Amino acid sequence: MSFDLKKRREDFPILQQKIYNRPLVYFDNAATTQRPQQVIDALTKTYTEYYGNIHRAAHFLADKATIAYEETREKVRLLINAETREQIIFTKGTTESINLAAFSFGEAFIQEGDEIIVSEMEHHSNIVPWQLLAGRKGAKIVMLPVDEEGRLKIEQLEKLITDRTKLITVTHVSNVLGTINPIRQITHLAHSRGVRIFVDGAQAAAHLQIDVQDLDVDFYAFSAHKMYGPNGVGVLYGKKELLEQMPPYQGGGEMISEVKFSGTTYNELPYKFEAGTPNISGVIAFGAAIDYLENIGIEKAANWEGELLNYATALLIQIPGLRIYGTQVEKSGVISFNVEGVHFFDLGTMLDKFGIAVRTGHHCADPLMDHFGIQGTVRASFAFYNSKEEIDVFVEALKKVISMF
Ligand code: C6P
Repeated sequence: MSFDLKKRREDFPILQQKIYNRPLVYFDNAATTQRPQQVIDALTKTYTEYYGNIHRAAHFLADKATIAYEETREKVRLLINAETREQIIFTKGTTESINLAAFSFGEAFIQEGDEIIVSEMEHHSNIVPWQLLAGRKGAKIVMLPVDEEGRLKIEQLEKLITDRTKLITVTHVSNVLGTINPIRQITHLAHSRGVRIFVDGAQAAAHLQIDVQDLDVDFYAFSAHKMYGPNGVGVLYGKKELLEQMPPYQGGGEMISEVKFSGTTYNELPYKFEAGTPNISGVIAFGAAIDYLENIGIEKAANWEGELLNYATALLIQIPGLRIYGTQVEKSGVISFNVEGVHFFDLGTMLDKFGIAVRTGHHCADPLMDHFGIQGTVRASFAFYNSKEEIDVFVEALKKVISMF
């Protein structure tokens, strides 16, 4: 690999510790990544040097905080190659971004009898807000199924689109299977039929170079905490002509132009969708996380994560009775598996005693669990700071745990 793994690991103070007297092996990066010192420092610096409420006051601290906050917006714009800064809306995470879009797009464009296509591999965050919308409007949710390899059955999409289809919503990368979906292909098909597309980028933004113009998506959502940034910060990107037609999601300070009891007018984009005091320090520190990630190089990081994925997969498939869910070639650094005769929860709990952090359960993807006829899995998910040595430790510990049952 062309970046210095040892040096990179040193950037992350939390990775230096021991858990139950063993070096921490952190393989729960799809749930949330850890933060480098640079991001922690940016957070501290904001609070110690220039914290004030943004866009409101005339004083020095508020001005400096506003400039830093807006600088992050520009960094996000450049990161995903959005056309304008007005299209970058800060939220508290992917979940809020999806809820915002589902509510406001729904208010503007969804009528009774309309249809929304949702893939079977979605996280609950990208199912429930659309169900709520469907319930409010009398619209219908249509499911796009996955196959046994964990691949979307794109060939069925053409038939699923009807005259009533208004939107397709799909994850860029599955948080369970690791599957990378062919977004450009889906977008092309959707747009050729006059259908809009929403993409949940929660598991993609730290691992793929996102270009919203090239992908031609109508909406794209992601969370800073899965990108080595602070929690409580997310982004919604949207096409300007859509955002302009969509009503506000929440009312409050900042999102208004003028408030009268006779009627209120709303602020321009992106502020129309940013009601109330946002996570000021979090957004500023997210800027530092973007700098950090770009300094490493998303592609370089992804290449290393791909090596880790292949290395771990090759070792895991040798374990008798172990089944991996999600075997598509186009895959990000996520491995979900079960071992015959051992409950996933027992595996996770025992691995923890070896200092190994994995996630167990349904991963907020019940429909996908139903598809495979399971209750849950063990999930190991990698970041660029993980090593092959850690995978060796994980596989050896897993073998020991299995032998105990
Ligand atoms: N998945 C996981 O362990 P928030 O919580 O709003 O930052 O992200 C929600 C979300 C939306 N879509 C996908 C594909 C996701 O993976 C997640 C979060 C974590 O898989 C926590 S459940």
